[in-house]
Amino acid sequence: MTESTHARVAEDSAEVVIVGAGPAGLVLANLLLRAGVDCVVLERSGRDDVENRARAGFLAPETVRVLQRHGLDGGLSRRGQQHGVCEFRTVDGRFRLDYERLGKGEPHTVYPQHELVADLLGQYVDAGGRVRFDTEAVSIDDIGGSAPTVTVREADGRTVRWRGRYVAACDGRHGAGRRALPPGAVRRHHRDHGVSWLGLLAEAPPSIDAVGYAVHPRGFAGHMARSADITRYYLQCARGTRPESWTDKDIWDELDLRMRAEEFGPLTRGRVIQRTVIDLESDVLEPLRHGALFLVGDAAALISPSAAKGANLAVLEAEILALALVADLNDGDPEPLTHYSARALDHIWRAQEFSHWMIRLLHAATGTDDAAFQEGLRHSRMASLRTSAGHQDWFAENYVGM
Ligand code: RFL
Repeated sequence: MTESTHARVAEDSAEVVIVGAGPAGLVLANLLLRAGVDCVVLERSGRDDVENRARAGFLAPETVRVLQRHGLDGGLSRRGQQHGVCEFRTVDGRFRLDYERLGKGEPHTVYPQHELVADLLGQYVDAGGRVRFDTEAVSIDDIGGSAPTVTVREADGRTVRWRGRYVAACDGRHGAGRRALPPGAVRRHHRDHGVSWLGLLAEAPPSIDAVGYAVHPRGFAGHMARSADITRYYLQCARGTRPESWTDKDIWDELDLRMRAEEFGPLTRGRVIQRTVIDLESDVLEPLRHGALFLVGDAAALISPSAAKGANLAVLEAEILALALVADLNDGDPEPLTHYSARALDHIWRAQEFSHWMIRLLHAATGTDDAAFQEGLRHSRMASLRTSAGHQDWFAENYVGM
């Protein structure tokens, strides 16, 4: 780099530089700020966008406890709804699991992710936290040393180099954190489940007082409440489907069919306000620390939305990392940081295992030589879930557990 280039790059610093203002980055930022650790959040999008990105909605009890422990549960305590029943619809009829009352079951709290993000952001900013919107991390360097840097491009095109003691990559699977890993430093375990979903948000009240999972010869369909007048639906679709190729009428007709509305009651229709195609993929990076760089949330592991674990893992990992960073920076105890990766990975693999089990329960095996055999196993798995109290207890524990 020439001297004149150096002259144009502004420098700034924070002890912990956090990239990404999703649930992971914002829980981490709030916890660090409260402990008096100097930090900054660098976010590619604008505040409006961050606060309105509808995604997850089911918070596990452990996630709620983490947020309660740190006084970050104001909004969800006031507006979140308790939810403890799911309903499976299959060719053999339907059955309900009152998972809140089974085994070690507890209820979920239904609270839209973007509202949680808005709450976390509000609390952080009100407490004096530093955040830069419209600021994209383009590279993270010197992670092997004690002064890593994050180079960002701001909205006006200005380049700024942030220097910190640590960098937390909370910027998802396509972020700068993953790109900064030197080749060979981290293993990536990846699985493409070969299944795609059309993820939908409808301006319509929930149609069932339960999470609905429909297994149908034409493919999976799902129903999840979000609020009194917004419902998330999923429709399994062919790989490569263009979301706009489905009209609202196509969507509702197909949902009616797969959810067996004729047999079990009509779905309440409304305008479809979001359509996204999601290829069900999972990956885990191992380890989650490389020198001064830590991977958190979707940057650490991508989990398919089949069991609603992604946002929950992000919150849990952020708490583990925050406590470890505070121990290091405030108390001079680096030990907990050395355990961050292993502790987070324990949770991640547990969640991956259950998510994978759900994917195999909800979708027919395709493209394999033994598809008919797999289908027999799937049928038997569903029958066991319908009839075995032990299996139902196991399901309840894993469905809400983190
Ligand atoms: P996020 O929320 O993606 O936030 C990352 C942030 O980083 C920013 N960013 C950058 N900023 C600066 N520089 C860069 N180079 C950057 N690159 C990216 C982004 O703008 C963004 O603001 O990651 P985080 O914090 O790790 O949180 C993960 C969760 O968002 C995710 O796992 C869940 O949404 C997954 N998920 C669900 N999880 C659940 O626990 N329960 C659910 O019910 C649930 N439903 C879902 C979901 C994900 C879905 N999609 C989008 C696949 C439903 C859907 C449709």
